[in-house]
Amino acid sequence: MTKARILVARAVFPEIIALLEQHFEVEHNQADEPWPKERLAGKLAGKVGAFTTGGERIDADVLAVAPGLKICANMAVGYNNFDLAAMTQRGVLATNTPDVLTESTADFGFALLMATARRLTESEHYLRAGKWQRWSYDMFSGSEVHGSTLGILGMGRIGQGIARRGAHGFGMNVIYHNRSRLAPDLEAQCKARYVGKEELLRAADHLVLVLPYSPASHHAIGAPELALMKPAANLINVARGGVVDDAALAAALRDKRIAAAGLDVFEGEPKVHPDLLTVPNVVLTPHIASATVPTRKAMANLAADNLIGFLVHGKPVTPLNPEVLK
Ligand code: 8YV
Repeated sequence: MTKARILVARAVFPEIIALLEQHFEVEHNQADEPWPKERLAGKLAGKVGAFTTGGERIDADVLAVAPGLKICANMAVGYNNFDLAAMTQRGVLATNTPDVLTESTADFGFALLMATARRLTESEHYLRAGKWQRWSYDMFSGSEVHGSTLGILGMGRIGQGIARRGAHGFGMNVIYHNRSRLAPDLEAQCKARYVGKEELLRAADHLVLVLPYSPASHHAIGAPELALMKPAANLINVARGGVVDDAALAAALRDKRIAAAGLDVFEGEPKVHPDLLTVPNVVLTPHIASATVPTRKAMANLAADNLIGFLVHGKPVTPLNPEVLK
């Protein structure tokens, strides 16, 4: 029997390629060459499945070139690289990798909060540059974490993980804003209080963004929102580039309208707004919030299980548009 043909668009753990090869004829990209959209579309022509990451845009143009495509399995929980409506219209299943990355990503969100509040990278650069000649009473004084107010915008699984860390580990007063309010038992677990967006912006000492990107959340934090924040507040973004207006944020950091920021995601990444590179009060990381070896392996396995589950057994594990299964 001939095997179904699939594409793995980016380099991934070799054992994942080996697993997929047990079931499919696999074209892979272990050289991790950058494939512009037209090249990706050309490679998808004649394939029934695709293993993608958050970086590959799958939209109507791409789908038009690949009419045989039945599933795109994202190795990411976020799926703003998918035009889900276009995929559903063409009967293409979309899957993502929820749950397996929740706790590691929440760990990282908290690490970035701590690094930002306590000026970890700024002080390390100072030390490495040989500038540390003597101790002084106010050297790299930052913001308090324990007992402060943690504000969370976007209270999904990762937001709840960050809330639990703040409330239970650091005695923080947790407030959140979300499209919908959490069930009372979840609020109690997170010791979190629901507030309006404006109250969240005004009250948070540390504001952590964990909301998905969509046209509705584009620039959810821009100049007007930054103006409402406390001058001593810190902003942390582990959500998606585009949720923050990076130019407005760089200006706010430069003018000390807020104290500091910690950013793992950027508008138009891997490009970073040049002004963010020139302000000292920002911790910058290259979209690594889920990057632990066990978590990345779990994400890759779940994406592979979605391909095998759907194309071999007719049952995907974590479908995003299950209506196409009907
Ligand atoms: C991924 C992420 O590493 O899961 C997500 O949504 O942002 C990260 O965990 C990234 O999207 C690459 O696929």
